[in-house]
Amino acid sequence: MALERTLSIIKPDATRRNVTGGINAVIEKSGLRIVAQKRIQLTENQAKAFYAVHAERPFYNDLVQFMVSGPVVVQVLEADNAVLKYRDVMGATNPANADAGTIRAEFAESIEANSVHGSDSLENAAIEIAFFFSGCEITG
Ligand code: IDP
Ligand code: MG
Repeated sequence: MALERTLSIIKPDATRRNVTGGINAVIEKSGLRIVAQKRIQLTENQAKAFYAVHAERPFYNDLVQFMVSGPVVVQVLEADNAVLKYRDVMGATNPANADAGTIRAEFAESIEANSVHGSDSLENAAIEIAFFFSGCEITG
């Protein structure tokens, strides 16, 4: 297994409820290391660009408005097999379908306000990490 990095976002529903520490505890307990982290307010253009892959989906505009409705915490997570590992730790997109013990089962409010984002492939992880972080902002 290869050491990988993936991009995580703790979404505005979670920062609003002050549960970023609880989510980080689940992340760290799973063995993923938080090797970069910052709390930021996304602009509408940044949110649109980040989710451009979903531009044709019916929920796109609502998703963009949700993502700018409050601060987010963007993170780089590192572990063996980090991309798939974090998808497992996050749980299903719709929290109603998320396995017990996953972040979304424990913290998400709805299919939209589902507390966390995680990259869906190693290729997208590299693109998404570069969207938010420069090399010197990421440590081991
Ligand atoms: P993922 O976050 O599990 O990878 P995606 O299909 O990539 O799920 O969707 C991106 C984000 O768009 C989701 O995390 C969620 O916030 C939102 N979203 C996905 N499907 C729906 C929907 O059917 N209604 C409203 N929002 C949705
Ligand atoms: Mg996705």
